[in-house]
Amino acid sequence: MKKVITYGTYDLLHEGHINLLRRAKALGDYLIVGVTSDSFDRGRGKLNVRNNVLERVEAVKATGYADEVVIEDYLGQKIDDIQKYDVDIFAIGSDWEGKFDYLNEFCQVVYLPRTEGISSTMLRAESQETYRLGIVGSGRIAKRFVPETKVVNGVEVAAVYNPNKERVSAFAADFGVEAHSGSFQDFLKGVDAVYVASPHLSHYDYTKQALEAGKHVLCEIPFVLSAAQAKELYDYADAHGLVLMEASKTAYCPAFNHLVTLVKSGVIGDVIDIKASLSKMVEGSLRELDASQAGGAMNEHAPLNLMAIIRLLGTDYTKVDFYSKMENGVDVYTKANIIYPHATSSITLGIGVKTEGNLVVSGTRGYVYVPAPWWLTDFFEVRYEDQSKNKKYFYSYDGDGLRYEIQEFFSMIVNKRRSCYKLKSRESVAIAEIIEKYNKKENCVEI
Ligand code: C2G
Repeated sequence: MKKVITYGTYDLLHEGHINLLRRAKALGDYLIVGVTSDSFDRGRGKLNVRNNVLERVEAVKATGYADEVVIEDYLGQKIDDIQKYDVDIFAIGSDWEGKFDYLNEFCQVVYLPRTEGISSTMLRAESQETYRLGIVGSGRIAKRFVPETKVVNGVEVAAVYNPNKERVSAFAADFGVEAHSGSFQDFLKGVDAVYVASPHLSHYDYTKQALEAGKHVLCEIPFVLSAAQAKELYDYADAHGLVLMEASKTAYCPAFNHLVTLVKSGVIGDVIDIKASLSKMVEGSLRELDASQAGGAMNEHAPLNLMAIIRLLGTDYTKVDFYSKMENGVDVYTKANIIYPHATSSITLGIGVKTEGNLVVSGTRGYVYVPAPWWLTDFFEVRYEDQSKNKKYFYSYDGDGLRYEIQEFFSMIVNKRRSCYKLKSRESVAIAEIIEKYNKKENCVEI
């Protein structure tokens, strides 16, 4: 019996896929089809897959060509499968010509003619409206954001707003978008959704105006510096059917989410302590060092670090205290302890003090270690007293990692989901609340 194997995502199964499966089947007597898992696709940069793995498997089965379906879950699996199933021929479409020649060592490799004029990408584009996104602010983060939108389907950066005419024009010319420096309302008229990436103290006003104009909002961190403002904005968005999301990039990345689900499944027992740290040395006349622009380590770095703690330990903390080293009115270093009824946690943040920048989640059975820079999570290890039980998890953190939040934001808009489990609005409000306590200098000691 001649066995053939082929692989694919088979998203929005179409004629091209069906032709390919028919041709592959005709090469032998028995066809095995490997369908990519959702996490494998995310890992190889396919962020826009519409059908989940179960739907895709069902669609492949319904063609009637597959004698067996397997799930492709890791790089290198093709070599394992070919040997495990004693495969004679590996077949794949001609768009992959030459890419799988390395499999010739294990079986015959056949590139089958690809059906021209049809692809999942095309079908996705046709079935999806394109949303026009406007960016408020044209600084460092906004510049990193634009290229990241290119890998997410259905979004087009259409306009940028900054009251500073010179800066906004330069940004618009660099990225080929419309520049607005005058009326904010005029800018809003031309877009469906807004990404707020302006200085901290302007987040509340811009977000509020955008929501009031009926626009969905993705707002950079720190979202706002008061719990009442955060709650007001989320309530408004909720009441008006709009998506409002805090751009806490790590919250949406695959590795960090897997860490959270593992910890919540009890792999390290009960969580008793979390230590999160982040330092980025800042010099010169940057916003981070300017007290009048809400600079300082806490406003800058607390959002991501508190996000990790609050997602793992919840919003019901009982006590918070802070220790800061101040320079020219801003904290260049802050350590905060966030205490829960049955757990402790701390964040160590610096813009003028260097720390390692790792994350350690300690439990009654083991701990999770994420090396620096933990907030760009692509690897973590679950460790135990008995080191032979340790397990390492590897992921990719693609590009600047903003694509994950962009994808989540547009997926919420398209699917009319108003609540995001990766960072709930009440978790985001709790983050704002702790930062507010700090800015009011509650339980704060200068060192
Ligand atoms: N295909 C085709 N004609 C098209 C579109 C796709 O013949 N118009 C073929 C592809 O060449 C591939 C199969 O259909 O052999 C599945 O395509 P995708 O779902 O796009 O999967 P792909 O991302 O190519 O993954 O490990 C996965 C493999 O690397 C293939």
